[in-house]
Amino acid sequence: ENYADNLHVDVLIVGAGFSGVYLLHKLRGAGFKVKIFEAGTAFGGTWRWNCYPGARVDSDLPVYELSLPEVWKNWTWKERFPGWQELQDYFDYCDHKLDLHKDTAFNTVVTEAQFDKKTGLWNVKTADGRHCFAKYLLPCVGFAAKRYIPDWPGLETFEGEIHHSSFWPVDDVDVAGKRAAVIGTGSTGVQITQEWAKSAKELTVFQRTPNLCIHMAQRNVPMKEQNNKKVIYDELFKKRETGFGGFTFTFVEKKGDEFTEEEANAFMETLWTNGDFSFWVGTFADIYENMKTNKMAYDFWRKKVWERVKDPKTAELLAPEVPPHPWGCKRPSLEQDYYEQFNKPNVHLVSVKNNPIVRVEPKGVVTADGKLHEVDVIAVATGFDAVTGSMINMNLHDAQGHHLKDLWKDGARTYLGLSIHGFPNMFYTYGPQAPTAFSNGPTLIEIQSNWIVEVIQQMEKNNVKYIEAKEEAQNEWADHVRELADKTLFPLADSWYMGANVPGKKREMTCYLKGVPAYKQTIREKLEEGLKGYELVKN
Ligand code: NA7
Repeated sequence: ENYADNLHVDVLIVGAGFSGVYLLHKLRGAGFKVKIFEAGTAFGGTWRWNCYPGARVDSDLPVYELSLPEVWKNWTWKERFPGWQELQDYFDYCDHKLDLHKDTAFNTVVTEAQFDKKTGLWNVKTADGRHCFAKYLLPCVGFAAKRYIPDWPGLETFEGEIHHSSFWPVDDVDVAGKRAAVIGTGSTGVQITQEWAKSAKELTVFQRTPNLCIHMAQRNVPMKEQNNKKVIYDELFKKRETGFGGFTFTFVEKKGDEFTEEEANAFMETLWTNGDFSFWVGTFADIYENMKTNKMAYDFWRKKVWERVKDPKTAELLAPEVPPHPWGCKRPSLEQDYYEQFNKPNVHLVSVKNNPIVRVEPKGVVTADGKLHEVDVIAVATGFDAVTGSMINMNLHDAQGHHLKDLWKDGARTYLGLSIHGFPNMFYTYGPQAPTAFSNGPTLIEIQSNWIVEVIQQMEKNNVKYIEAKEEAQNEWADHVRELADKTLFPLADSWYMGANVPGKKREMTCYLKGVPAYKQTIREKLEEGLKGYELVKN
């Protein structure tokens, strides 16, 4: 390979979602030569890929956007919880304002990357046979880049249309007059169901575990209202870094048993009416530590669902008397009219908990009881090899040539949820062992990205060739992440947080559970203490 013929940059970012966009802008502004490699065809990252019907964000405005005034000053949304198209428009607008595309290579899939300690450079290969040499590599691949599809026999024999939700055709699928199926009831399955129940001739929803959905309280937000609020946007963007989940609200100080029953119900009713994630991460202090408090939230939630679903058998499947898992320990979806869909004669709920899908045939889906559910279109909403899968998928090798997949076979090991021992000068965002799954994306992404920019600037100022997370520091962090989780109810749920959704994947909490403010403080302290936990090698 001819070194001179290849691309040379200071920083290579992989992925053009929120992180990639923000980091490109900040690092370019700091004077670095930066490029983004993006596998897809446009900006948006996870929002570009997940263009399935009804896709919508569960964080409300303005917390789900970048804090860059050059973007937010003249940008307004239509709805409190923006839909997919608006998010696409937002990313186009970011590109227009920040001139991102001149430093972004689309359709560029990273197939391998390895750091060379002699040269102090990353050598990154792409599917089209090109190489990029960069001092810093920033995987900004999100937590949901590797889709998970169960290995049902006969999948390829299906005669109708079938798509995984994260690989949806951009020009959508028309289900009018057709028999459609949705497999999976995670956030994605819920959103597709809401959409398709309104247009399909028949819709069958295959549910293994009910989603304990929270009321969204969607509304249109007039432009004037948004513009009036912009005087406090800077304040709001600071405030969102003080909430456990990266929102402007957070858990209250009181535990469940410090409320009378009446007070607790009134409190939950207020959260419910708010209609955002406050019912999830703005509620009782001990909801994820104390089963009694947790059950109180579950019972409140269950009553809300039962008020909306007419058929008691269906209601029991959607909101069973015995909780399928502790409340909130799997990601709840925000819903608009999900439960009402099951009152329609064309919508059928099939529980596959004790009667699993065993195969796919040319005409449809077969369950263990031998029944063939005939359909024309299938949405496979079965989720992702979440959090750890995205980076493993990139084929990263440490300096000795070990694949990240092998290094993590007994569990992920990272330092601060930002670096990995054996991978010098590599920093990732929104990935394993950070508050990833428990935080509003843009909040955590900005905290981590600002940290990365500062580290790179400090290294350049001090003439550092590379830094590498120390193995013992990494072990301590991994233990810390595990200990935090063990104090909570989260390990009791078979969730993607726990890696439990993918057969054979190591069961462990993939994310940091002490919340965004504690995380921010910890990573800042390490930086201020002279990059504690890292080995620094000078030029
Ligand atoms: P999720 O949340 O992982 O949901 C996947 C769904 O698919 C979930 O309901 C699974 O049931 C179901 N599933 C998985 N395998 C099967 C099989 N074999 N049979 C039937 N059903 C199955 O993915 P999403 O795309 O909805 O959401 C991912 C995240 O993106 C979301 O949390 C937000 O943060 C945004 P299970 O619950 O495992 O029983």
